[in-house]
Amino acid sequence: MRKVFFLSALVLVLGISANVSAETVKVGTKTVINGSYSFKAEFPEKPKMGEGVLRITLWDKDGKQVTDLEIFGSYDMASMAGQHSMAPKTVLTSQKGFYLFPVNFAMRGKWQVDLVFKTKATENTKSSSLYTAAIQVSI
Ligand SMILES: [Cu+2]
Repeated sequence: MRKVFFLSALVLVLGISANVSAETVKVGTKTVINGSYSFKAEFPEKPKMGEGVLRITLWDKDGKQVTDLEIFGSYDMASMAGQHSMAPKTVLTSQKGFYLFPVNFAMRGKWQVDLVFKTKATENTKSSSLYTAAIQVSI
């Protein structure tokens, strides 16, 4: 009985952590967040060492471009964890309805950009995380 309980608890914990872990997504590929939203992240200019911009397009379930969600972005080098790390920043939207995330890849190597998609808080509801995307970039 105790063993069964332990296994169910383990499955529950693994299930929950799988839910919040980052999904690896490809640059330029449309990815479904849930039944309501999908997105695409791309570099309008080929990413290189130094400053650049990651542009994110968000669509609702009808395929209309929207800015309904909050996106928090951060980036780091996996092989140098912590050395370039930053606190996640709110990704601002442009007049044309894109989310524009400024990046600065300070050296050559493999970088990972993390994007956290959250619902916006309203008077009655708290903001909640829907999805975390991990994007690999080779500089
Ligand atoms: Cu580095």
